Amino acid sequence: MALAMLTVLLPRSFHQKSARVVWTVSGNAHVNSAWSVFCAALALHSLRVWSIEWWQIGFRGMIALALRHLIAVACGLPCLRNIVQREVRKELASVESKMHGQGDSQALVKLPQEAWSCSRIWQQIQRFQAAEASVYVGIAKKWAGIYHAPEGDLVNLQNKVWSLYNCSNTLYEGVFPSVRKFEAELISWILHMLHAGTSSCGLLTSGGTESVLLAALAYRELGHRRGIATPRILAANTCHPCIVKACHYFGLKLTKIPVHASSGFALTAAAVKSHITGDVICIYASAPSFPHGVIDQIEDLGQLASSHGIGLHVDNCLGGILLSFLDAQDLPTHQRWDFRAEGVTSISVDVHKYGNASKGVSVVCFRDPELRRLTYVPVTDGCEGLYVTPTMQGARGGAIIAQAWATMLSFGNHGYERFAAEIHRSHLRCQEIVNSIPGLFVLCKCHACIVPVGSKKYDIYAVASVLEEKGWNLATGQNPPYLGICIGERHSQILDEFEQDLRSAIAYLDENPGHKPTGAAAVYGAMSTTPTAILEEVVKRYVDMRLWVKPLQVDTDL
Ligand SMILES: *Cc1c(COP(=O)(O)O)cnc(C)c1O
Ligand SMILES: *[C@@H]1O[C@H](CO)[C@@H](O)[C@H](O)[C@H]1NC(C)=O
Ligand SMILES: *[C@H]1O[C@H](CO)[C@@H](O)[C@H](O)[C@H]1NC(C)=O
Repeated sequence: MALAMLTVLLPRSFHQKSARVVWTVSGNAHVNSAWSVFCAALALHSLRVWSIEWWQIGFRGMIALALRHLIAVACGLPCLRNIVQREVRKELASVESKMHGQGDSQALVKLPQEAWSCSRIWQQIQRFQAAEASVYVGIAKKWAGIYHAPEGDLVNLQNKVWSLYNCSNTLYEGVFPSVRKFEAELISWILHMLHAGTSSCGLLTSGGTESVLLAALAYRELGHRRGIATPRILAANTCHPCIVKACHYFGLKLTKIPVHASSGFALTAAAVKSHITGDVICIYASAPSFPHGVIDQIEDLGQLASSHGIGLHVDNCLGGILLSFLDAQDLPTHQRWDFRAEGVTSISVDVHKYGNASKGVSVVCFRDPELRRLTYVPVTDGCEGLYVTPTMQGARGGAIIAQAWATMLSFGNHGYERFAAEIHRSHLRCQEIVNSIPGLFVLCKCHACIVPVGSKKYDIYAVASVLEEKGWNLATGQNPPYLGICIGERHSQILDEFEQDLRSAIAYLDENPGHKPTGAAAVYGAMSTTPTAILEEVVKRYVDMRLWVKPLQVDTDL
């Protein structure tokens, strides 16, 4: 503005002179040279982008990427498309029949015109839930991501709190001041647990995914402020898929660095160092990782990050609360991973895993309040006046927050210490069981909650599949193939039965060495040999299938 005024005030002779300069610059020769300078700059820029990409994934990575694109293009060709579709349908046929069978005889495709009576609704709900009830009671073989035992006084309290707050809305903190207080206090408790300094802060979110999304958003904004058009995050290939989602949503680049058995499947500073290019804004590490229960070497990574002036996010979603209270008892032998480690700039902690709260509560913590502020989106030009919410969500129910607050209070620090010690005992016992079975071994030194089982002798997916037939549902994964056991609070009571079933599964495989995996384990087994383009198609169709209301006896295919 001031500049514009200044030019207006300048004498006319100046304007004439500058007009002449512009005129001569835009003369032919000059246009050409300006154009070539522009082209050269553009070429240099793309060269830089390409060389960074090349540097990040290496020669073999480039070849693999090119091959993947080629296969994807080939799969789209009319002649191949039908074959691909057939393969995809074949892969999904058993999943579909398991999910939908012939169809649902009670499917409600449209909302009924007339209201149902409350007693009828309640009856129906009870009938549907009865089929799932075994998850909650007795010997639960289903590791359905339930980390606590949903029974007793705590659950009664949780239910009461829930119904009390069923109508609350965090948008109106003036109307529901108690919910605002609960939210702020929950964040403060988690910050203390992580040994954060007094200026540190956090956000209460709907889950680990949202926590990681918000952290990624903060780093993207930081990157933009530093003039990086497409900032990059470096992570181990053991990272949780939510960071892939975050990078996709927010237009960030992600480099996955493979972890190796030689480093105990932990991400090390040595592995990360060579990947730090000018566009890297943050390192993403896990404490512990979901596949292996391994804590990355976070003190080393923190030093590396701070020496390069970039961020370090610690994904403590899985081990949240559990790990802090294990540390407090000097049980484990790993590097520090919370705010005591220099260079850690943010941490995500799920309260709805080992915190025993119902699903829908997580906290993302920032060492520096400026980082948190980068996630805020204040809207000041709307017709509704000023609008801002702390997270990605707009209206939120307060019930889940009040319930998490009550749950954490019902434990207190000592309660969580005892809880962590019990999980730790089950974790050690489970490892003993696995190592006592010839042919099976624990893949690496797992620091907390997960026991990854590998085998040189057996197809581990076949082991998982036989266990699946016995009613256990276990996680499986690849690179290298493993079967993962996630230890929850109730597992102290079911480990004996697990041992029996594991031994008999192995005995069965000894007698039937050719046994082919079926069910979910088979799908995982097939992954390593199926092209990515087909896998992606299968996974997308799977989501479609999940969201499908299939009434009984329809012939149309999905
Ligand atoms: C569960 C988990 C997440 C994501 O949390 P959600 O609550 O499922 O959204 C992220 N990272 C790790 C390591 C996890 O185990
Ligand atoms: C839901 O909340 C409202 C408002 O607090 C309350 O009147 C009602 O009793 C609650 N419902 C239940 C089931 O408790
Ligand atoms: C969580 O763990 C405690 C202690 O092991 C257990 O008694 C309790 O039932 C669990 N929590 C919930 C929500 O039930």
